[in-house]
Amino acid sequence: MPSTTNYKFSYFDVYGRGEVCRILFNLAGVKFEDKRYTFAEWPEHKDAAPLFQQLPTLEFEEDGKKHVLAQSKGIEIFLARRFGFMGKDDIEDAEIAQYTLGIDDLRPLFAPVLLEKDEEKKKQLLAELIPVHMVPFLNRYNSFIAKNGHGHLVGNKTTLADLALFHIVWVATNKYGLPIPKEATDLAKLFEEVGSDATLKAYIATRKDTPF
Ligand SMILES: N[C@@H](CCC(=O)N[C@@H](CS)C(=O)NCC(=O)O)C(=O)O
Repeated sequence: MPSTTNYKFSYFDVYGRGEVCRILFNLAGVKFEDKRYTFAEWPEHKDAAPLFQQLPTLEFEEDGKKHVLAQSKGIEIFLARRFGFMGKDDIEDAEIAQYTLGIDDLRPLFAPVLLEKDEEKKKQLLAELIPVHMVPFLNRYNSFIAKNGHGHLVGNKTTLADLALFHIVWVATNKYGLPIPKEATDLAKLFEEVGSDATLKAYIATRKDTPF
């Protein structure tokens, strides 16, 4: 990996589908341009945006060749491979992708909450969705960690899967006040261990806070 690569990561000015990429850059200590569009200005840029006309995208040049990547999970896997957060073999890599994509499946379920403008309705929607989707999700991921037996989702070190899980749990606990279920002890331990990494801690303490 050339150490001089200039990366431009484009997303909206929220955590959303962009934050795990920002976490990966920060954990690796790799500088990148953190381009953030406002929702208001996006429509005038959308048609000219590469590939899927959606965000996030990652642009960089290496060996005289320009590269543009899209699709958040594809970009995350690319960065994780470069920065040492993928598995030791193709099976672990597939498991990391499986868990990371499983976390992403929560997004459409919670989209109505993010789109709801009325604060009371928002609370009501959230109260309905948490027991149906979020608590079973957290318990399921807890069982994956327990089954692996090494305090991680995959293998015996922190991977992209753990970072993606950490981030979603951080949002659930910090933004929605949802506690980790008492019985999800392995997940609570992973959350604490990943979150105690000094570099990640420093990044979280200084990053721009956004509503979701
Ligand atoms: N599957 C894509 C979905 C990308 C996506 O839906 N991006 C949204 C923001 S999270 C977007 O660009 N919305 C604006 C638009 O579609 O014009 C991914 O994971 O990157």
